[in-house]
Amino acid sequence: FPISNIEHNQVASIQAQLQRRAHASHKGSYGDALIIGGAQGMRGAAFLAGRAALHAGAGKVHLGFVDITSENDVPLDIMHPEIMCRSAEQCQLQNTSVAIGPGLGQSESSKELLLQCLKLTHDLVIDADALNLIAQEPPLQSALAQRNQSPLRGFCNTIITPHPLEAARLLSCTVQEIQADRLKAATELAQKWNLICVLKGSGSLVTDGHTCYVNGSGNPGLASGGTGDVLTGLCVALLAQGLCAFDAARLACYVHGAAADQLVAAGVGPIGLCASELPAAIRQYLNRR
Ligand code: B4P
Ligand code: MG
Repeated sequence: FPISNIEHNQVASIQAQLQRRAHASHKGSYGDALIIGGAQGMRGAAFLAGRAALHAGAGKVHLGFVDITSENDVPLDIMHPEIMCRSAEQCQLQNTSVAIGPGLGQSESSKELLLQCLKLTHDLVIDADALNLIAQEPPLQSALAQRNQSPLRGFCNTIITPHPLEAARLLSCTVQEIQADRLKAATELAQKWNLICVLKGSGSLVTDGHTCYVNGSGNPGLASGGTGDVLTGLCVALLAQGLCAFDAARLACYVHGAAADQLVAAGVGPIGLCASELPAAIRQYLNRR
């Protein structure tokens, strides 16, 4: 089973695809990224993912919040008025690259939104509570399994981004078992659902179930709340810009880690590195020539 390192040289060609911005291009050329999540008490998770998507170059970024009882309750990111915010139920799930999970919670409406995304959305990143819901709910498991069989769909661009505990829930085992053979766990998940699996942690694995890459960038500064939400936003922005799921996941993991390495080299961490400091560093990395 081949396993290679994701290194700067290897991601450079993927990154080059992203940098080809035609002079006469417009925001429609760089895709729509929608992040669904941000339940009450976890609104920040959606903001972090949205800021990451914005700084990673998506043409338009939308946040679809769950637990919104009235139009006046929709939270806004006042630091980033570019980000369009509405209730998740009012969001367009087709012709948009969608990430679902950051701060999603596990309510009935979250379950229904996830089911709709599994059925309707071509480019889909599944993270956090969306993964926990799939682990618990057989109908969601079937919908995930059916994505690749739908005649409407063609090749499905699906990425899951479990950390070891989420992977353990998906495979009904313990975190210790996942960590004892990370390659086996990531491969099993990718093969089971025919998608791209990112098994996070120091040395994140990225696999399509046949070839596996281990990410060499990043540092323990990333071991703090919200950094996973930033990775999810980065993934969906890369899908929105037209990368295939495998390329998007590999580039996202590498750049996420490299941005953290850059911050640490500048003295911003590892102690106290904040997830909200990553998006600007990601932008800087993506614009490097
Ligand atoms: P949650 O409470 O679900 O945490 P979260 O909201 O998903 O946090 P966040 O989205 O910010 O971070 P994530 O891990 O998604 O669960 C956390 C619990 O899960 C922990 O208390 C623990 O029980 C378990 N768990 C999580 N990770 C574990 C691990 N590696 N080993 C054992 N148990 C674990 O994303 C974090 C991001 O930072 C990823 O991209 C990751 O690759 C990166 N990162 C973290 N530490 C890194 C390191 N040392 N080096 C390089 N990259 C690192
Ligand atoms: Mg997470």
